[in-house]
Amino acid sequence: MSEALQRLKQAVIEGADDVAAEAARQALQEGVKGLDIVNSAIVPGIQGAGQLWKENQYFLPDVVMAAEAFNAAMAVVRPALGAEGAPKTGKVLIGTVAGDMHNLGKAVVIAMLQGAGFEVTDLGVDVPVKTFLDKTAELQPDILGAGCYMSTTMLSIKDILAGLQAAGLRGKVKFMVGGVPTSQEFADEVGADAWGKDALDTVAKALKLMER
Ligand code: B12
Repeated sequence: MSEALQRLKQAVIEGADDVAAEAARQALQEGVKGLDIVNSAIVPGIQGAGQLWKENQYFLPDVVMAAEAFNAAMAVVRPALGAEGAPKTGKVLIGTVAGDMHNLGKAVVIAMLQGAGFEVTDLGVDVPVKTFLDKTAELQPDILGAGCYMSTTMLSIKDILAGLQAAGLRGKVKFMVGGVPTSQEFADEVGADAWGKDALDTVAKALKLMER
């Protein structure tokens, strides 16, 4: 791994946002592709912080700082993920489920979907089931995505799907789910149309759903 990428990963772990942004800029200047910067340094950086937290070497504020450095680096790399002028592929509505404030994974997914030409509306974090339903009715997206990052917030996914069914919207929108505690088995169990393992997988599956 190049010096810039190593420095970037370490800066995210340590929550040094200025260093993270500068190292991301350097990596781009050296010709490293945006997606490679995300996958080889930015995401491993936040995972490294998460690991230190798990080992009780980090406290929550340390992880918050790592998240800020993650965002600073993503802000630099994001334009390099987007294919300027790509033909519009479809409309995606996405949000993090109620009770859940995690949004870094969703941010990567959104950047990659936009890069693939999707028009994405982000509902943010801690989104009530009713908002998912109301916005689906209003915006009529091709795909509705729900991110869920804690085992305690997974039940919301079932509520969203039941709500879509009750509102007569289930047949009109494809539903994708993703986030740490989710899996293909979970997606099958709740009746989602697809599960996104990571951002690349999400884009590939979203494109497939658009073919149907
Ligand atoms: C960073 C982090 C935080 C940050 C979040 C900052 C932010 N703005 O998002 C902060 C410090 C704020 C935080 C807070 C908390 N956290 Co936290 N956090 C993490 C950590 C370390 C990393 C998550 C992350 O960003 N990963 C990096 C991204 C890129 O990966 P990702 O989320 O998996 O996303 C990828 C895929 O899942 C997929 N994807 C993501 N979203 C979507 C959406 C769709 C639709 C699709 C298709 C695909 C998809 O593509 C992404 C890109 O490849 C994880 C540990 C871990 N290993 O995951 C814990 C973790 C998720 N947190 C946890 C906990 C417990 C909490 C707190 C409750 C802690 C507390 N005591 O307050 C609070 C939650 C508050 C709340 N109500 O939400 C637990 C959850 C455990 C559980 N119950 O399941 C974890 C697993 C840590 C642990 N091992 O205990 N956290």
